[in-house]
Amino acid sequence: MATQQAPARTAERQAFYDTIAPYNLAPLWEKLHHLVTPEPVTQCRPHLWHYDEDVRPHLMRAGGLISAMEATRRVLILENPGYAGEATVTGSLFAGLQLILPGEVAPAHRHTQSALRFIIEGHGAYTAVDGERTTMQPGDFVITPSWTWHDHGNESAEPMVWLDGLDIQIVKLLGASFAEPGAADVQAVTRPEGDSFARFGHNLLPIDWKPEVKTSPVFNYPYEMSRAALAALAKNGPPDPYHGHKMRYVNPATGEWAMPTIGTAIQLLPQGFASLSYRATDATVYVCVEGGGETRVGDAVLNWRPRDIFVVPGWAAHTHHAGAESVLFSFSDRPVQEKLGLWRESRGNE
Ligand code: GTQ
Ligand code: FE2
Repeated sequence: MATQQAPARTAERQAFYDTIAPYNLAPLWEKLHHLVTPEPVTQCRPHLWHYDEDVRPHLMRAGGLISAMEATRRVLILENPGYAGEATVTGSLFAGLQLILPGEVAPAHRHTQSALRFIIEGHGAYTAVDGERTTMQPGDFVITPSWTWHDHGNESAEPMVWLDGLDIQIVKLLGASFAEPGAADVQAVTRPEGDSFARFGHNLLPIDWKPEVKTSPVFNYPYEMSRAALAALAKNGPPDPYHGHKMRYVNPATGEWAMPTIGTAIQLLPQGFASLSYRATDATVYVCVEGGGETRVGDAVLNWRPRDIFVVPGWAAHTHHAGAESVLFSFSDRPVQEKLGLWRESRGNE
């Protein structure tokens, strides 16, 4: 049986540690139990942000303080209380809420971090990815793949807010961050709106096309379509006892997750549904799209209503309880863990 505690730190041993420190050497036996733990140990805490009361007023205030242009991206970071000052929502992923006011532009740039947008409120702002714009509606899941040029603009009459999810900590860990500003604030439109969706979004692919990147060629998964699929599933059969009716967003060219570093899913929980206890190693960020209910994680009870955002730490057993019929969008680093052979799940008392 491996030791779970550090051996005693005698005066003689401490003197030795002090002697070797200047040589950039340290004793593993003092650290081993922290480094190689029998089960996941995380700073990530369960947490929920109530959008309407606790976020929206502050976000609108930010709108009066700084323009999207000056800020480059006017985003309020959703910082996990377990990672104070670290600008992260889980150990691996960033989340923030981005505001674009009518008439504003968030200037073009590109970076190796991949981003997802999940639209929270507003209609008619666009994001452009490598020359194609897509108009965003609440509940749409939009992708900005790694190293693609992107700018956002709001030509509608209302504020537009979406949740950003980025693989910032993953890219940082791997030392692979590159970024550059665009030559112009607004990139040239080179393809008509809907072009990607026509080519890749209808269970068809251009006959000789082969994927060159790992991200889905579909960059807007409209809520209307996801919702219709969930409605049919709910009508046609019973929910999974752990997940309700849960679907993952896929890259139609490969069957893989839509993004290589961030797994995204959408699930419907029937009215009155209570899930059985479940945990997995991927800490997960959820958005309530419709309905209302609560998620219990250990002693924490996260009460969600539409537009609320919450986080469930990895390997934390949890249950979902829906009052009204509810829809939850979620994202995590599951694709990364799966590719590395690390992802685990456990149902009930397993
Ligand atoms: O919209 O391009 O929340 O580059 C963080 C970094 C949003 C964006 C964020 C970004 C963006
Ligand atoms: Fe960006």
